[in-house]
Amino acid sequence: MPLRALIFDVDGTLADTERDAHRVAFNQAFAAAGLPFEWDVPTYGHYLKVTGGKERLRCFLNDHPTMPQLSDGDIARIHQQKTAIYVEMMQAGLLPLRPGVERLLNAARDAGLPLAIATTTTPANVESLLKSTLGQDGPERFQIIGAGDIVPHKKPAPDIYKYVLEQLGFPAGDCLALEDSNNGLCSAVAAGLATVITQTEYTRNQDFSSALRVLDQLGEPGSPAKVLQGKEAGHHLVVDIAILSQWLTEEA
Ligand code: XBP
Ligand code: MG
Repeated sequence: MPLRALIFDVDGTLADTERDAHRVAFNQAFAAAGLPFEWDVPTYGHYLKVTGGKERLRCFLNDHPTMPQLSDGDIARIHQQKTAIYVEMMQAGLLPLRPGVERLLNAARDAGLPLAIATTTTPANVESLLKSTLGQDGPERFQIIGAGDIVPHKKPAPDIYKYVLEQLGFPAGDCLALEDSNNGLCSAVAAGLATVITQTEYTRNQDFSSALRVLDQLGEPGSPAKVLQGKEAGHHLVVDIAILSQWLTEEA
């Protein structure tokens, strides 16, 4: 079965954005709003179980009834402020892409393999990350960018992947998803997609048993990735289009 498109998650997959960018932007927005809490690294890791920044803040407040309880409008305003801070961070060039990501994106472009994005994060965040890491035309490298509130239910629901597949016009079995988290994996698998995981510090202990392969990263020549789960477990390799096509074919 030919590989017809790669669908990338953003946060944790394209770049390690959560701990040092999203979390920091949330805390700055909380401080600007005069809120008496901030999210340390473990606390933020715990609340990553909830996808979507507004939903994450609502869940945190539900768990902490002694904190100021905010209306949906307050949460939306604070989240807007957080997005503005995050975009500024990206524009300052704070975060690189993960190892192997740009190489794989370039290889896909050279091979004429369509690329897409399926993420729960806000569209402005995706755009600023892609522009700061790939240049002004970074977003145009992706045929479809499915992001944020465009679908009613965020990951782990399959909505965003189904939306992107529909826009691409390819059957799920001809495409591969690249993810970093259990929520993302559940979403992609429920949409019928074989999924390759590159785990992060935050997601390394999550359940990836339904993934096609699990790796520590995509790898670069001279600095290969380690396969953590799947047929080549324990081996080192550089993830390229040929390997991804082979994995998808074997899966079929
Ligand atoms: C990441 C998320 C997002 C970000 C924050 O999902 O869950 O909510 O943490 O972004 P994915 P927003 O890995 O699927 O991209 O604050 O814009 O929601
Ligand atoms: Mg992710």
